[in-house]
Amino acid sequence: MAQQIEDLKKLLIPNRKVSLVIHRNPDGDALGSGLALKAFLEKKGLNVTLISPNEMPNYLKWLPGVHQVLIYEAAVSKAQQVLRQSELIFTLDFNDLTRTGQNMGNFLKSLDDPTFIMIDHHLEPTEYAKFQFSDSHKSSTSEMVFDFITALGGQDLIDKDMATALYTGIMTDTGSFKFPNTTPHTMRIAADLMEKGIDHNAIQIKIYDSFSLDKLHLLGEALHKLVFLKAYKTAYIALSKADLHKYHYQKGDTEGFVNYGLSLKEADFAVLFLENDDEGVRISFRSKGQFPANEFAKKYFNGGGHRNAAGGRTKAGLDEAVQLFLEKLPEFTSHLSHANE
Ligand SMILES: [Mn+2]
Repeated sequence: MAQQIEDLKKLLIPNRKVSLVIHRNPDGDALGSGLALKAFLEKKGLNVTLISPNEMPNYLKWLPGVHQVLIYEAAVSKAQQVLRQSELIFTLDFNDLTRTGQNMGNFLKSLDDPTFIMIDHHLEPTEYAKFQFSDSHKSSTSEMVFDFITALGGQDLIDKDMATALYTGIMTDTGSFKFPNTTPHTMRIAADLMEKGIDHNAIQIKIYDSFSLDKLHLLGEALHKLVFLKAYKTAYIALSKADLHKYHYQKGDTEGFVNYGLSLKEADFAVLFLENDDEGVRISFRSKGQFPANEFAKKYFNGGGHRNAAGGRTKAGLDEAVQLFLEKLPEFTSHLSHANE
């Protein structure tokens, strides 16, 4: 770590062209870490572009600096040109280039000898980065970017906007500091960010108390459709294209829905199936305790993540995806808790 920082310091020099890449369907942590790192590197005099593979959800569009994000999907040739000219490419909040999507992932892999710098907190990183900062015990990439900036001696350069971005990332990835990934270190960073003058209550309200009526009605529909499989301590919700259409679905509207299943006292495992126009079915997995949500996601739904929070996808139809899930669920009974029996 220390040696990597020393080596990197020599590369982070004024006027150098640098790109920061975040994962497809960016969340608060991806965007928060990206915006803060961009601002820091710019203060160091570098020429920085933050690239998102696709459009960000509306609930994050208030973040300071968000309108400077280059959307790869909307400007492919420009984004490719920027990436080709970049001497360094930071990849934030993911650890496998395919997480940027098929097309962008292939393009990144095709670049001639790029210097990738990974900052990420997911398990099982793939080998593509010359500099790899990977730690699955960290709450969030935003926490790691705070530590990264600090290690480079730049903590004083963190201003209110950067602190707002980092706090948003940590807050969303920890479920407002309640998930098991929240550590004393996480809380100390949150305190440091508060001292930069952020309005933490306003951030909370912008993220969690800014729903549209359509979103609340869609949530009502989702909760009504929730199925609880007592024998497997598993709750699942499947939302079809028609359900989403009925409530004028906007990107990000189903954020957090999967957690309602897990709020059932007896539930160890909660799953949300979302039939999406362009990507088949997207699946979110959440679990309590030892239940390995990431193994389920990896084994059957082309995904992965953390033990208690994972994601996956399939090109199959919605009914097929649910069928596969129901068929494979019995394989995981040994991981269920016995606390409530
Ligand atoms: Mn994250």
